[in-house]
Amino acid sequence: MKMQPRAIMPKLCGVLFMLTALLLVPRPGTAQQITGTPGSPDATTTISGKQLPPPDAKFGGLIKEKASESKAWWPPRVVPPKGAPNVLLIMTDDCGYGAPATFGGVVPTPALDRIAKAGLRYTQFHSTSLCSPTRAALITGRNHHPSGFGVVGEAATGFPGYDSIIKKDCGTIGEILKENGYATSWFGKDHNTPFYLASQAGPFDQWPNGMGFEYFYGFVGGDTCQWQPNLFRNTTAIYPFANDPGWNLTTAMADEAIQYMKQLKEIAPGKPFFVYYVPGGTHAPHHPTPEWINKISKLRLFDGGWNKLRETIFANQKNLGLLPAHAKLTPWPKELPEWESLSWDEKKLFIKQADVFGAYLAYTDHEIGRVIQAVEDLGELNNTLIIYISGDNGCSPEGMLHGTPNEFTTFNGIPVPVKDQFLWYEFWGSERTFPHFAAAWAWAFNTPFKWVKQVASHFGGTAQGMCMSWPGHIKDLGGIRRQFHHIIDITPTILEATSIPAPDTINGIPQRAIEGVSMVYTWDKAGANAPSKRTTQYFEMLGNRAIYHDGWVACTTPVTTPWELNTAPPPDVITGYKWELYNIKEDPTQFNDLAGKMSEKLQQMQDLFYSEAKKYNVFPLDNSTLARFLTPRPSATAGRTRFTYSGELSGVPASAAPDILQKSFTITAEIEIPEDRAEGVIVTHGGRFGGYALFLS
Ligand SMILES: [Ca+2]
Repeated sequence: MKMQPRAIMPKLCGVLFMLTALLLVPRPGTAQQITGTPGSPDATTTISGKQLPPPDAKFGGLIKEKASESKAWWPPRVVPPKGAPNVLLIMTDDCGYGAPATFGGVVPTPALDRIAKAGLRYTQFHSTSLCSPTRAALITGRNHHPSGFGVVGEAATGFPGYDSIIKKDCGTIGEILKENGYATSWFGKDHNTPFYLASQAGPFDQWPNGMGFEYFYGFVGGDTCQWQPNLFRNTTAIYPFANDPGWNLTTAMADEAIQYMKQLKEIAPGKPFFVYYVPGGTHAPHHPTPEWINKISKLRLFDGGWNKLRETIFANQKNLGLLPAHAKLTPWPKELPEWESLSWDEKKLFIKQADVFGAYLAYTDHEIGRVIQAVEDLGELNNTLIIYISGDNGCSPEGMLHGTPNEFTTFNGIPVPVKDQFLWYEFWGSERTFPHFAAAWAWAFNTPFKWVKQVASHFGGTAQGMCMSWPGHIKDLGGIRRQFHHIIDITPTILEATSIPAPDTINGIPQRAIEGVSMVYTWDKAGANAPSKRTTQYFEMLGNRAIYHDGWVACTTPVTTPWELNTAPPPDVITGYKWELYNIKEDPTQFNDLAGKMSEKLQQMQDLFYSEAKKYNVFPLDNSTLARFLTPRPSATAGRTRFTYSGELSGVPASAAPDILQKSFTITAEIEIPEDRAEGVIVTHGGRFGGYALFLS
């Protein structure tokens, strides 16, 4: 029953007044909403949301010595503001701007198309250029350095901007929505648990469950095998794929998310969900099903090679109206081979690599489409804000020049010759491979831009396709939006859509102001040409850096190519870089470098970068790569040289296991051998694609 304050019986007025005054101070402009009779089991309320979690409701009943003479009073259930939608926040991995068909690519992405048609397509939306940093910025609404992820967790160093600890003053959108009455969940990749805290010994405060997501089904780390993943349900390792050949995480996580939403809406139909859906695709390993490899291979999308692919994508982007007619395609880099210079067998292998990547992208989008369809089947589509971000950074060059059947070769700096890769040709994408394509494909899939994943200075690293829909609220259906925006702008967009404020405190800890700006102003037709509310944005990753301000970008020129593992000492991180300058209002692809002609403008932009860098914990700048990955970090193994295990123990991550790299070690095993014989593994760490085992035969 709905009740306005004036309709409540006089004796309840005092109770209501106390509630309003002591517990539930309405925020300015948004009245507190109460349903049911306060104190009764069906009563609900919204909260001010400024203090999370909200303080307990003050008891409004009566307590005498005997229950029979007392009056019970239940605290009201906290619910989100009326009209607050379900939120489905989707982001794929390592997917460049020009990969999906929705943004001019050749790989079919009907689920992304569906959101574009039912809502809006954003052409100037940016990530941080690397996985965990983008993800931290996405869920906190703060830049990646203030939230502790200036770099991926595996390369964390002991500085506040880089220690891979999401700061307690940067509470997540999961935490905020949960405390305001949402059911919150996270499916897929979690790359925001510090690498050194990812074991069963915890602590778990920086696992999804500890960051406001009530349910987690996914993997911890940068990537995982989709056939036999490092999989968790909440904080417990699970192995649903054991003895189930053909099981694939991309499908399984869609099934899980669908079941989760269905069960929620059957148990508590009025409770909105926040589903954060982040599949492993299309990060390596590229692991689509054989059916998808067949389907995409038959389309022969990549037979013309990477130079031709760029021209096709670029033409599509103009036809779709994503780029103005005068936009220019940036030149092919001299560091990557022209397609026509390749041998027949190189072409054959590289086409296979791209077919499997394309299949993985199409498969990932297809499974996302099932999740979206489930929202419609539940009757919830009109009540759901769907945000689908295509990639957390540009396509990845981490397959080196020739690609690899096993991504770990890259991290060890070992190129795999083309003729050796043919041993895996027939199995590319299967559980026998952990594959990645050649770097030139990454550059092509990031059309029309220059550079690739890791490179924060250029749009090839940071430009992402992004679409949003919410029927009845986003009205310019199928529209295109060109305002410059950044991943930190998603959390404030969700907050405005749900009418939930950013909290002043979470668990008593004052919160850092949210650094993103809401994009809701772009939603109606009048918003099509509204000036961008994001006027300045810094970018920094591994020493590559840029500053956007009012239609201009100043950026450093990368000093190394990210597809080669460079062991040479990097140049001075401040003085060792050239800068470029672009007017992206005139030149959206960063084609025409104006640095030589406009040195004063460049200087202003550089000064702005350094003042923003100071504001956002970007210092100390660090352009080291390999050395950074090997930095000692706090962990349960730090300082220990002796490890004892007995019986069965599985699922111990590398960060919590004995570190045997670059040192001598001894393994002593006490085993009981039955009278007849014994055979098997005593200890093993790693798996098919790397690691070690002590085996008794
Ligand atoms: Ca990524």
